[in-house]
Amino acid sequence: TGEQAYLKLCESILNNGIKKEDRTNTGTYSIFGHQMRFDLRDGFPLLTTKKVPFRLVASELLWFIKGDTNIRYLLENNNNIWNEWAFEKWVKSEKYNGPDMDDFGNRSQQDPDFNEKYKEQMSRFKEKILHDDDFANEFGDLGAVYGKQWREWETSKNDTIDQLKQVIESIRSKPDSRRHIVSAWNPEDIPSMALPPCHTLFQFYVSEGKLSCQLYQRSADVFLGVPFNIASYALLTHLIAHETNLEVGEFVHTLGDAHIYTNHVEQINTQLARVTRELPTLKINKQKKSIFDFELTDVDLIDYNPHPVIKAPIAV
Ligand code: DHF
Ligand code: TMP
Repeated sequence: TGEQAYLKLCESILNNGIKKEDRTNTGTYSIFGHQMRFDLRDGFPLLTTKKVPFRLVASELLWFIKGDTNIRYLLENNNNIWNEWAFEKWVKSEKYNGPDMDDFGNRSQQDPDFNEKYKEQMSRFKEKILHDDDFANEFGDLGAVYGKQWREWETSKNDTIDQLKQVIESIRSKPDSRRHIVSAWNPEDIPSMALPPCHTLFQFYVSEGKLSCQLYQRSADVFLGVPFNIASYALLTHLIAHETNLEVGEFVHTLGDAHIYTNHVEQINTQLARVTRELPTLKINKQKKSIFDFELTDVDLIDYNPHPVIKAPIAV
């Protein structure tokens, strides 16, 4: 099954990964080039060997689909997964005059006194994003990240391309096409982004009435990011299959630099010692047709009985 493929990836990185330094100064074990397949008819591929918060996966995906790039929507939905990257822009700006937050990601893990100061600044930051419109517009925005590229790719003719709408239209009108592609990798916009897109490009494929999706992910944090990425693209495939009256096929996940951060090794070993369980089932509100009308309450997961959460620090 797909989850076994994930666990095999973890084992293979621990066994064959090369020790490699990285941008965040955390250190990783890394391999280059790997592919996993998830048959979406086996059940919804949310890992069962640790609890993955589906609500956070779903609200992040709906945020991309809306074309939103501002973390305010995520915070309104109690989703904190992108906070660090907006916060980083804020503390590096001229307008920030609180205590020094340089390298807050590493220092908050190493220095308890600093961590207290960091938590206080972060909670103030979140309050301002939620309640101060001007501040949110300036510092809640992550730049031209996924939502912007999916829905409003800017062209040299000063108009925009709605890649997501176009791909749904092309799946409907020319299912056999080999051009059902959405790219988040826009070289001109990379400098404006808080983080260059990790899930870079995806393609759909239709055969025998089934919709499959393949993602190219250039960089993969196998413990924290990948479980979200699998579930997110599985959900996207379900939503688009629903809109185009297709069944779901496979999710094919292709990874570039697939790494385990050195401070996640213990967690991965805990997870590898667990036995996989039955996959949950996705329920979506069939009354809604267009993916652009979906809200958080229109998707639900049933029979998800995972092993407990395994906590790990995220590399900033
Ligand atoms: N940076 C790094 N180093 N790795 C990432 O996976 C990553 N992902 C980003 C942005 N930057 C990143 C966006 N996606 C979590 C999961 C996905 C994600 C960001 C964060 C995460 O921390 N997951 C925790 C639970 C978080 C919570 O409950 O708030 C987990 O245990 O899965
Ligand atoms: P990088 O830009 O230096 O590659 O760092 C990005 C890190 O975030 C890297 O560890 C991969 C991870 N990541 C994911 O695995 N999935 C995601 O969806 C995102 C946004 C990041």
